Amino acid sequence: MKDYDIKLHVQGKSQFTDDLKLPEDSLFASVFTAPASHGKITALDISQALTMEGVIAVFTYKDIPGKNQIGHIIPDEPLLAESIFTYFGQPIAVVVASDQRTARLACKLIKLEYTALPSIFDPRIAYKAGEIIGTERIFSCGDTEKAWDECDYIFSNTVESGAQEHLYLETQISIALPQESNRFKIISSTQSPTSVQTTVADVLGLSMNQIETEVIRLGGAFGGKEDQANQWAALAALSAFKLGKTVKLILSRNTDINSTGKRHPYSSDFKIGLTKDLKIKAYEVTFFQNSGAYADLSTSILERSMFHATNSYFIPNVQAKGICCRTNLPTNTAFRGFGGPQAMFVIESAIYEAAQKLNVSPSEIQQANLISQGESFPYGMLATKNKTQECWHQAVNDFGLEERKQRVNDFNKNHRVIKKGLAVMPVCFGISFTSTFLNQASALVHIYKDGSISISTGAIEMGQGVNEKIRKVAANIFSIPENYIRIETTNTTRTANVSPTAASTGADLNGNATRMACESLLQRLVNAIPKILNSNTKDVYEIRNEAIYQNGILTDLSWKDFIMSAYRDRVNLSAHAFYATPGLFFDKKIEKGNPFAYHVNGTAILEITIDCLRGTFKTDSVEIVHDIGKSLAPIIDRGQVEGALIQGIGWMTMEEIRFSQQGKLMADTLSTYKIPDILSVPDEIKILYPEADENESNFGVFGSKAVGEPPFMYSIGIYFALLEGIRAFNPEAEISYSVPFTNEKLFLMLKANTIF
Ligand code: LUZ
Ligand code: MOS
Repeated sequence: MKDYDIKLHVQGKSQFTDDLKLPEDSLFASVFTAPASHGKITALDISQALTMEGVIAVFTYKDIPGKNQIGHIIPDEPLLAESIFTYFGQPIAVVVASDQRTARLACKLIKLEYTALPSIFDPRIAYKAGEIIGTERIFSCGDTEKAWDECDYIFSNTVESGAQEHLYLETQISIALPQESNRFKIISSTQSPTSVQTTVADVLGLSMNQIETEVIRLGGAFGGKEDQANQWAALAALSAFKLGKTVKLILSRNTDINSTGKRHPYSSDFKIGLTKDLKIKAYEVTFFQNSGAYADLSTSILERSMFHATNSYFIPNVQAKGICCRTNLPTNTAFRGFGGPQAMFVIESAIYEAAQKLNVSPSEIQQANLISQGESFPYGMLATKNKTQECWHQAVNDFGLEERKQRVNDFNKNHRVIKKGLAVMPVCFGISFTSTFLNQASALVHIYKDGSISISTGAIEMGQGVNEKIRKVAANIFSIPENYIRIETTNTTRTANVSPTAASTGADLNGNATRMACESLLQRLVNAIPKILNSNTKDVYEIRNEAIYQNGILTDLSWKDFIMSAYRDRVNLSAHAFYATPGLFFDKKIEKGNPFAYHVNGTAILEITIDCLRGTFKTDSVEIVHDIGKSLAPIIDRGQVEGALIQGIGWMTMEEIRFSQQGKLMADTLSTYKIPDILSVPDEIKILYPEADENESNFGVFGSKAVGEPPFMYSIGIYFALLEGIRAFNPEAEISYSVPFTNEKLFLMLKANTIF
């Protein structure tokens, strides 16, 4: 029964959606997409595609029986473009054929005529043109206008951060299977089975109970399947609906890269004011978010940027503005960190700008402004259990920041073309969906009469190990070996109204629901013992190590025999539980509240070495103090910290998303889009954990903490470590704040204003 994901993966035995055996007469779909970034369709000719052998049908928006609408937060996005398309790669028609290759080839036979319309790719231009999504948000505290007068130094600049492709190994895929009575089963690679269910129901004009979504596991997601698995599921469902046959739709890597959204690029302005003692008195920031063509999750992502505008710092006077700007690019979407990294890069740039101009070390300014317990964030939440200070000081002391600085300085003095750089990066990331209503989960636990256990929750296993964590919760409560417990697939008929597995909350929410269901079962079981043992109800009974104890003494009743007896005694061996994170609220009218269950904190010290002749660098070490609380699975958590860090290094230094003048993605293949590989991994990654708090019921399960996203942002430090190395080589280098900091950019900055 040991079928844990990790074991199956290494043996190549784990099943993904694409591995499923399909019914004999299944069909295959492929999507015809827009050939330009903005246009008015004048003619769409599908006749030639239809004549190709093996082609069964071609569907356009006219074939949609329900709503041609997939926008959830803001209903602005058609499933299939009607008269206008607004980004390169937008789905216009779906071709269904008897095999996948034919479906893809037939797409090329569709003829589209259109009149080109003007495109906007730059968020600031979109803003000026009034192309905004939702409303402008302003988070503020204190009074920045007044505070500037009290500042001894004021600096301002702009900051650019780029997009990032999720590059999940498994591309978007969905299988739609018609069932009796006009019902459909959708097997999808989604982080959000309920969103798939809702979208498919709306598009087909059916009710939710006519759609069942099944998710086995995902080959990665990183946010890319939080909202953007829906459309592909809906296209497969539309085809299955029209044809009455099973239809599979799997995107080629090329279509996936071109048509799905990325991390949002941001263009931002900051103004920072400090007093002589390096205290940040005032901070103003404006985020121009490049949202792409449609709303998707952009407004929520912007909201998280607003929450993280001040990262780990206490600043008494803040004004943060944010605008979602509509452009003619693929709709950008959730990506690990969800707007947090973009915002934190801006405040860290502001601090670096000040440090550089004042000729102090950035870490002096950082340290002088770290938030302390009792202080509050601009959105009103108190930093009560915040470990910002603890993590920073532990990192600085245990990793010896001062000696390290000395060593780097000495090295730089003694080397002319090889330079080292050092940076410290604190992170403070709020845990909970910022949309309060999403912070809910449920679990359904069955104990079968042989003593084995089945658990269903809304959690999606996508390689992050949530199943293993949930299994540990149940094993712990029943005190039985983990191999008694099976974590089932995620299915909307077993678990309803599921929030996406996102916002790092998968284990917290679903683990807590599982804990509650198991605890109520355990209580029921313990109460059933005296009758089975035919013994005194006043005695103390326990279930421990797969056996029953009476007054602390081992009885000869084993777990298995006990469960069989409980079944025969007609004890209810199933439980359902519901968990909603307590204490959350947020008032958008005043932009204040308590949006997070807690914050995850940490501090990283990053050291790099630059080859200043070639403009290349390597990461020598990243040393992190990271708060995982009382970890449920330390090996999994370590993997999350390392993976997030390296994914972030990709975003900061190499992953460049460029579009042609026509709005066509330039690097749309695995051979041209560069992500981190084994050579990008720091020579050394050290991770220490601060002491966990006792009795923290508000955290994740059993005092554990969310781990998926927070460590991504340690990577931001790499940029500032590189700037330090560059300035050691070329004090005249002109500093600008723009990532990805590719080797080309690094090279140019190294050589700027020099005689090389
Ligand atoms: N998704 C979401 C998220 O809908 N709300 C969030 O706050 C969030 N945060 C991180 C990642 N995904
Ligand atoms: Mo996400 S960015 O799907 O937690």
